Amino acid sequence: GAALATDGAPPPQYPNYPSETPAQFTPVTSSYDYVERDVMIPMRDGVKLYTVILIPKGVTHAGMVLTRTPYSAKELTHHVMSGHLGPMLEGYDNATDVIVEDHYIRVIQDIRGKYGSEGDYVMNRPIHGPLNPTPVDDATDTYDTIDWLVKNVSESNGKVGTIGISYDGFEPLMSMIHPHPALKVAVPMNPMVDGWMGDDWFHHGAFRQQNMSYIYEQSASRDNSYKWWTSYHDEYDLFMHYVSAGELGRAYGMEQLGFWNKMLAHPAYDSFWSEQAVDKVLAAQPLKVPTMLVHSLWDQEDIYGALAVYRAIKPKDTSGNMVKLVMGPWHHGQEIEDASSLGAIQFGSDTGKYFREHILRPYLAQYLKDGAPKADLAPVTAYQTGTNQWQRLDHWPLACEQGCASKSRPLYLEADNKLGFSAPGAGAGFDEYVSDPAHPVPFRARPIQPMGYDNGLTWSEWLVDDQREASGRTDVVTYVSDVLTQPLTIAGAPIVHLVASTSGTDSDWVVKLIDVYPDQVAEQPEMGGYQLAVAMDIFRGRYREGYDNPKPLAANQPLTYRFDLPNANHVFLPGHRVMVQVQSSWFPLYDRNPQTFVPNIFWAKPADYKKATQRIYHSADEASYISLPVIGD
Ligand code: PG9
Repeated sequence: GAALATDGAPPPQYPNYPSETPAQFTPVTSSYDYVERDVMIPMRDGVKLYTVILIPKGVTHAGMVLTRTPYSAKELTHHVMSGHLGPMLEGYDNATDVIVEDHYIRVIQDIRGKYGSEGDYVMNRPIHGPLNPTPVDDATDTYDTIDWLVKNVSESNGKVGTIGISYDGFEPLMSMIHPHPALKVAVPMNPMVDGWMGDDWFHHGAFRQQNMSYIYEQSASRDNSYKWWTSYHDEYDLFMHYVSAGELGRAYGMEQLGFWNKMLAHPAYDSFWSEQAVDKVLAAQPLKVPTMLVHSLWDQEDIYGALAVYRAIKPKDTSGNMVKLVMGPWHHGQEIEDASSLGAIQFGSDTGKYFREHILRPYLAQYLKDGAPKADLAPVTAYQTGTNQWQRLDHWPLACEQGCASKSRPLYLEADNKLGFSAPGAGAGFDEYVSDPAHPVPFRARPIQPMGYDNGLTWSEWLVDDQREASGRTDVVTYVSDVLTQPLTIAGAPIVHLVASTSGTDSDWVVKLIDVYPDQVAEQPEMGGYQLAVAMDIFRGRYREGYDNPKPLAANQPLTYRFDLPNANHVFLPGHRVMVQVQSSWFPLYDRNPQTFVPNIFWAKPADYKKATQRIYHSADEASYISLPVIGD
C-alpha cells in the first residue's frame, strides 16, 4: 500500500458511513408479562451483588422468592428469552410452575465473587468465625439483600422466602442464621451441608475425584470461563493415567485455586471441615424460620445434608410447626423436574409434580401470600419406594438401633454367600477377594462419563444403575437372601457393622444394600433380575478410629468398621431378594486407596498402590451385619 504522509499533510477525507448499531439500544418490553430489574445490591462491607428481579406485571402485595447462587443469576432467569415469565424460568433452579402460577416476585442473586457480583469467592464460605475472619458471610449477605428488597420492591408484601437446590440449597440454610424479620420461610432442597462426611467432596473420607472438574470451573474464574478439558473418552482411563488426585490436579494447574489447596491440606475431618458443617452450625443457633427440608432418596451428590440438618434442628422445634421434611424418590434436584421415573425405575406417576403441587405450593403460600390458609402437611412427607406411595408421617426415622418406635434388626452376612436374620453359628468363616488398585471396580459400566447434566449425560442416574455387573466380579463379594415371602419394610438408615481384614495397611470398604427383582418382571421385562441399590456408601479404613485421626490398619487382623448408609424408605416386595455387596474400590468417582498407609492419599506415589487380600468375616465371634431399620416383624 501507499506510504502514510507524515509531513503535516491533512488526513484523507472519507465519506461518513455511520454504524448501524445505536450507542444505546432500548428493548421494547411492553408486551412482556413481567418487568425485569437488574440491580446491584450493596452489602454491609460495600460490596455490591448482582441481582435479577422479575416482577409479574400488575402484581401488588406479592411475596418474594429468593435464590442465591454461584451458577449465574442471569442464566437462571433467562433459560430462553421470552415475553412470558414461565419459559424464562424453566429449568434449574426454579420450581417454575409454583413460582409463576402463584405470581411470586422471583429474585435470583449472584453470590459474592461469582458472575455479575463484586467481592471474593470462597467455596461454601464459612460463617464469620475462626474459618472466616471477615464480617460477611452468606447469612449477612442474605440479610442485607432481604433488607434492601423489602425497602425497594414496592410491588411486594414484604415477605421473603429462600429456596434452592444443592449449593443454592446451602444458601437457604445460611439464611436461617440471624435471619431478617422479613424472612418468612426457608426451603433448602438437597443442600450441601457437610462436604467431608457425605456430600459433595468426600464420603467418610474417600475423595470424590470426579468433582475436580466442578472445582476447576467454579473457582478458576468469576464467570466459569475456564472449562475443564479431557483427552479421554472414558473417565476411568483419565483418572488411572494421573494415578493420584493430587497429581491430576497438578497437571491441570489446580494449585492456583484456593479451594483446591485447602482440600489438599485437609484430607481428614479436622476443624476445617467440622467447623463449617452446616448441621453443626445450625445446631448452635436458635430456630426462628419455618423450614422445609427436601431430600432425594437417590441423591447422587448431596445424600447426607438434608437429613443431617433435620437431625440437628428438629429437636429445637418445640411447637412442632417449624420443621417439615419431604423425601422423594429422586436424583439430586429431580423434584423440580418430571419425576415419573429415575433411570429404569418407574414410579407410575410424576412424583416431582406431586411435590410441587401438593407440598411446595401450599407451603410457600402459607408463609408468603397474604391471607393464605395453613398448608395441610404432615411433619414428614415421605415417598415409599417399592410400593410407590406417598406417606404422611409424624417423624423420621421410623426405625433405628435405639430410641425409635421400631428397633433395627441385624441382617447377617452368612456362609455360602447367604444373607439372613439369624446370627451365624460357631466356626470360622470368611470370604476372601483380592483388591487390585491396578484394576479398580468401576462404579458404573464403562466407558464412564463425566459428572454433569448436559448433553445426555446420565450422571444423575448412577445410584440406580443395575448392580449386576459388579456382583459378577471376583473382587466383589455378594450375599443374597432367600426369596421373600412377605414384604420387608425399612424406614431409616441401615448401619454397616463389617468385620474385615486386609493384607495392606489401609483400605476402602464399599457396602451396598440391594433389592434384587424377580428373575422375570412381566410388566417391565428389563427389570428381570435387576439389582437396585437402595442404600450404599464407602468408608475409608484409615478413619476407623476417628475421622480426625487417620491410622494405619493392622494387616491381616479382623477389624470392625461401623458406618451409616444413606436413609432408605423402601419395601422389598414378596418375590424379591435382598442382596449385600462388599468391594474395596468405586472408581473413578472415588480416588483409589493405595492400600498402603500414606500420610496423605492425594499424594500417594505409584509404588504405594498395592494389591491386598481382603477377608469379610461371618463367624459367631466375628459377625458382619447390616443393622436394618425394619418396621414390623
Ligand atoms: N452438588 C453441587 C455442589 C454444592 C455445593 C458445593 C459444591 C457442589 C451442586 O449441585 O450445587
